Amino acid sequence: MNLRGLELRRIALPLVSPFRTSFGTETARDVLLVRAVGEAAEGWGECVAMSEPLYSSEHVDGAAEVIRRFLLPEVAALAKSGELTVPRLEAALGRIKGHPMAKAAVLTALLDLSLRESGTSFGAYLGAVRPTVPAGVSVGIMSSIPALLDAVEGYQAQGYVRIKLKIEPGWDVDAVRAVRERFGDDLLLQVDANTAYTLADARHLARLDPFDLLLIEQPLPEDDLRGHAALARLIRTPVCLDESITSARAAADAIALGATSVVNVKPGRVGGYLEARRVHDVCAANGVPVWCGGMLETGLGRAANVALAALPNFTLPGDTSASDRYFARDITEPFVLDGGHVAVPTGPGLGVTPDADYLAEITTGTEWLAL
Ligand code: OSB
Ligand code: MG
Repeated sequence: MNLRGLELRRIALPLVSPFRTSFGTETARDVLLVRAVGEAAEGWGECVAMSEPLYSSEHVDGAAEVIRRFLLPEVAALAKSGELTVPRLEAALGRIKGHPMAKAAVLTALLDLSLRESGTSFGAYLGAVRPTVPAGVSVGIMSSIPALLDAVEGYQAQGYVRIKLKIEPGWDVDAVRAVRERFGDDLLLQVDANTAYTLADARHLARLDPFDLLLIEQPLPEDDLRGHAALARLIRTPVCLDESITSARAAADAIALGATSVVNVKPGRVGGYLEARRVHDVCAANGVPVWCGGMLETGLGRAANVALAALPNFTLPGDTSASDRYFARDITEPFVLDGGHVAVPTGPGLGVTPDADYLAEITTGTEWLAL
């Protein structure tokens, strides 16, 4: 890999509708993109950090600072000695604590560059075994139950094969009951609390048991593995961890403790696609199914997620929705829903390319980081 430098690019992309979770409301994506510029090709990495540190401790400005100040020198050192590969860079970045989303963005840009150079797709590189993946959709907290039912009806009409409802205290049992009653027992349905409860809510959360949910995602704080293990013994709904799973080792620990029986894999949360594949592998070895989470990605991040979701142990539909669920216009060729599935790109690297003119239009800042 012959790298000239990295470009940091910030874009502002409005969402088609506000997305409310237990930690806040997003109305637009403020995305940091990393463009790795080589001699003959370039690669892209999307940083999934949000504007504010409400999902995890990272945020967009902080990620940009970590990249320019601490990650770039590691990239430059390896490049200078002619030893720059993605696995070596991943190991070198290990000495910097935390900041998995910043690391993932840089590693993904370089992986995309090297795969484009060798003509290999992300799917082929990661070990994809399916040409398409089933798509679920994550439905935010709404202003009323009728508004929620309208939203779910719309997504179901488009063909989404699984619905995930965001929940929080005051928006849980009634919302789930209303959706179950309206759409029937066959609807694949799950909920995501984004850490909004405590173990003291176990009796309340057990009231979700009659609704046959696929899983409840991250009910308790991210560092409360013992609480999740205790909760899992008190409710029938399978517990699935998102925020808590920060590495393959964290996944192994959570499984060993009985804190999770399904795992949401988000590459940004674990520091990139190599570690995401290790999470997949350790879950597979333990008989724990996984699914691919999402962070409201543009087509660039989505392309890599969809490739990852095609690995064998991704046996549940992911939050890998079509582009139009998020944006009126995506920055790449859009991902579309076809029979409830999205296609895994087959071209070199991510297999999608941002539209340069549109990208320029929505860019709020660029910064060139020479090696
Ligand atoms: O917890 O899964 C989550 C979006 C932003 C931050 C956290 C989460 C989400 C989602 C949306 O649920 C998933 C998607 O990209 O469709
Ligand atoms: Mg989640």
